[in-house]
Amino acid sequence: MELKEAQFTKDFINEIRATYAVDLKDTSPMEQYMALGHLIKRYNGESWTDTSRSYRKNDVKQVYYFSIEFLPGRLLQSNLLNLGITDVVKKGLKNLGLNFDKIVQAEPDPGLGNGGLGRLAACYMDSMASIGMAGNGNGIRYRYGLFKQVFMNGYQVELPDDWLRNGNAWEVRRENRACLVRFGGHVWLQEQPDGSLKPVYDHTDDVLAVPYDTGIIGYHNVVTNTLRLWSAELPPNEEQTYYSQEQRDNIDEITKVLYPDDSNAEGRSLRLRQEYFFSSAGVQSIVRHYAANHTSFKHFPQKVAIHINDTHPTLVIPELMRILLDEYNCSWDLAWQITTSTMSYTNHTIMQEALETWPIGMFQGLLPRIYQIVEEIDRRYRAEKTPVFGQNIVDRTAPLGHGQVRMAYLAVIGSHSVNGVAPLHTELLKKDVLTDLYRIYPEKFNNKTNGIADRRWLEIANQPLTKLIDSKIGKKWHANPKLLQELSAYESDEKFLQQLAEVKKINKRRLADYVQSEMGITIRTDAIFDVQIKRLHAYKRQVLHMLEIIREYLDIKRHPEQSFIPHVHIFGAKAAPSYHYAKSVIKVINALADLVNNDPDIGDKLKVVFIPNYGVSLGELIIPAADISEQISTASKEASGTSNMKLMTNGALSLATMDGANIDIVRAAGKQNEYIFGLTANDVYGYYRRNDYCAKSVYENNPELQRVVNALITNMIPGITTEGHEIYDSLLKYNDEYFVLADYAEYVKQQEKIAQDFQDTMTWQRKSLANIAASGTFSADYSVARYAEDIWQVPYNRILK
Ligand code: 26W
Repeated sequence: MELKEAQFTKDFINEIRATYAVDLKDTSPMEQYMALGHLIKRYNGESWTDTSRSYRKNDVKQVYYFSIEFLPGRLLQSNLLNLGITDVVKKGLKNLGLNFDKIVQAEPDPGLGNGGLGRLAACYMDSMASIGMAGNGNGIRYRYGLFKQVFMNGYQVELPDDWLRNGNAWEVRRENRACLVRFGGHVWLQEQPDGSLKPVYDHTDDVLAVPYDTGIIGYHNVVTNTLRLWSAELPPNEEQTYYSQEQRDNIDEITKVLYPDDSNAEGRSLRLRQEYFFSSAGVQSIVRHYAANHTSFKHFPQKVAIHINDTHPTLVIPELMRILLDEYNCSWDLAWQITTSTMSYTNHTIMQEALETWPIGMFQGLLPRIYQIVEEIDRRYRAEKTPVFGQNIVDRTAPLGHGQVRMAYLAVIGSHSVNGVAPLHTELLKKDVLTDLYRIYPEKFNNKTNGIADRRWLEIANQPLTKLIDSKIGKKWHANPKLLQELSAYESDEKFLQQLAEVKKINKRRLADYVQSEMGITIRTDAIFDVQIKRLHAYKRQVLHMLEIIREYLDIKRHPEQSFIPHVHIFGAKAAPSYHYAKSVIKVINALADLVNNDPDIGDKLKVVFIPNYGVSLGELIIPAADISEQISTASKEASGTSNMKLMTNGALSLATMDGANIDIVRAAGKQNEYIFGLTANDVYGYYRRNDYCAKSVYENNPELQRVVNALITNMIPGITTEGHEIYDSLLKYNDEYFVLADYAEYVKQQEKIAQDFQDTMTWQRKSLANIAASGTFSADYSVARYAEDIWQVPYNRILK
C-alpha cells in the first residue's frame, strides 16, 4: 500500500491520543504496539473488505483449512512486510524517538499450537494469501496458549500463557456471526407429515460459538484472507434460562486452554468437545454463507473445499452430513457425495500412540446425533466394501471397531484425498499405517511435501542475509523463492562467501547477546553453533545429541592438551507436561550444561545452552545463527519436519538421518553439503521384521559408547538422581526403542567431520550457500499451490512453477 511518512506519523499520534489519552512520551512499548497494531488493521480494512467482496461477487471457490492449532507468531513485522510499509513505519517511529525493536518485542506471540502441525497451518495461511488464493483458516481461540516454559533447578515448570491479557490488536469479534453448537442430551427421529424423519433434541447443552477473525495479509497483492477462531460462550439468554456455575464452567472450559500434548492422543471428553465445537461452528458458518448465495447444494463441492489438518477436525464429515440431511433434506446418497467431494485430509504422524480414537460410549453420550450418522457411515461402508474386499480388511478399517470411533479411518473414508507430508511419509502411510485403506482407496492417496513461509523465516528473521542476497540477485525471489537458485553462480566468489560468513557472525552475535543477558552464559561466536530445536520427544532423539556432549566433555577432560574446535550445543524444546521421560531428558541436559559450562578445564571450548520457552519468536532468533541443524530422528518416525527447512534456508548444514523431508533436502542441496548418518527407514523396518535389534550388544562392542552411556549413572553429572537411570534403562534395559545406540557411532563420525570441516571457512560457506540456494523449493507458496491444483481445485493468481 501507499503510505507517506508524514501521514503515518500523524495517524499514529492520533491513535495514541484516542486510545490512551496520553502524550506519546508517556506510553509504554506495549501501548505503542497496540496503537500501531490497531492503525495497521485500520489501514488494511479496505483491502480485507474488498477481498471478501470480490470472492463473493465472483463466486470464487474457497478453501477452509480446519486445524485445532495455529501458531502464527507475532504479526506486526509480517503485516508491515506484506503491506510493503516496513521502511516508512520504521522511519516514522524513529523520528518520533521510538524504538521499533522494543515495539516489536512487546507483541505477545500467540502460542495456539504445540509444534510442527500448528506452525505448518500458519505458514500455509500466509502462503495462501500471498499467492492470491481464497484460503481461510478455522480453529479455536484458546484463552491460554501453550504453557510458558521455565526451568527451576533444571526441571521444566509450566506457567500459564495469558496471551490476551492486553487484548489482541489484530482480531475482530463478530458476534453477529455466532452459532449454536449442541452437546449431549437425547435425540430421536420423528416422522414428519411428508414421511421424512427429522431428529428431535431434548435436554441438550448448547454452547454459543463466537468467531474472532484475523486478517491474513498477502505479500504485496492487496489480498487479505481470514483466519477465524471460535470462542465458547453462554448462549443468548432470551428465555431467561438459568445457568448454574457448573454449566457456566463447562462452557468456559471448552476454549480455555490448548492441550499441550503432541505425543499421546488425549482420551478426555473435553478434547472431544473442543474438536466438535470448532468443527461444527466452522461448517455451520460455511454452509450459512453458501446458502445465502446459492439455491441448491448440488454444486457445493465446486464452491467449497474443507481441509482436515490431522484427525482433530474429522467431525466436519458427520457434521456436514448432519446439516445436509437434517436441515436441508438431502438424501443420504447426495449428502455423502457432496461431503466426500468437499473433504480432504492430511496425516501428520505415523506414531501409533498419537492416532486418535474415542470410546463409543463417550462419543455417543456427548454427540448423540453425530454418532447416529457415524454408525450409518460405518454400516454403509461395511455393506459396500465387504463383498469386494472381504470381512477381515473391512473390520480392520471400519470407522467403528473395538468399541472405538477411529478418527483416521473416518477421515480417509469421508474424504476424496489423503496425503502425507513428505515422500517417505506418504510411502509409509501406504505400506504401513493406512495400508488396508490404501488397498481399498488407492486413488485417494497422494503426497504433499511440507513447506515454510520464507518471508517470515528468511526476510524477517534474517535481515542481514536478506540484504546480502538482494544485493546479488535482486528481490524477485521474495515472491518466487526458487529464484534463490541464482545464488549458485556465486559459489566460487570468495568475497561473497566471506560476506556470508560475516552475516552468520552478526546473527551469532545477536543470539550470543541474548544467551548472555537471559541465561548468564558466555558463548564465543567463532564456535560451531549446533542447534536442535523441536518438541522434546523420544523419537526425535535429543538423547543422541546429549550423548555427543558427554563424549566431547570426556574427550577434553582426558586430553586437555589436544586442540578442540569450540562447540556450542543449543537446544530449544518443550516437553508435554505429562511426558515423564521427556522431562527427565530436559533435566539431564540442564544438569550436563551446568557441569560443562562451569568446569574450568573446559573453559570456552564447549558450552551447552538449553534456551527456555522455545517457540516461534525464539526460532526467529536462533535459526539465523545456526551452523548445524540437528535432524536426527529415528528413520521413518518424523513425518516431514519443518525446522529442517527453516534452518536450511538460513544457511545451516544438516546433521541428519534419512527421515522425513531430510531426504528431499539432501537431494536438493547435494549429499556433499550435509552430514548424513544412521539407519534408513528400511533398516529400521528390517529390525522390526526380524525382531533382532540388540542394544546391549551394540553397547558391549563399543568401549567409548560404554563410557559415555555410563556417565548417566556414575554421578559424573551432579544434580541428577533417577533421571540418568531412566535414560540409561530406556537404552539398555528396554532395548532402545529408537535405535539411539545403533546410530551412535556414525553420528559421532559425522560430528568429527563437522569439527574438521568447520575450520575451512570458504568450503564451509560454500556448503552453506548450496543449502540456501536450494532451499527455495521448500517454500510453502509451492506447497499450497500443489494442494490447490491437485486436491482443492481452486485458482490462485501468482504464477508458480
Ligand atoms: C493427539 C495428540 C496429537 C497432537 C498433535 C498428536 C499428534 C499431533 C501432531 C499431528 C503432531 C505434529 O505436529 N506432527 C508434525 O507435523 C509436522 C507438520 O506436518 C511435521 O513436519 C512433523 O514431522 C510432524 O511430527
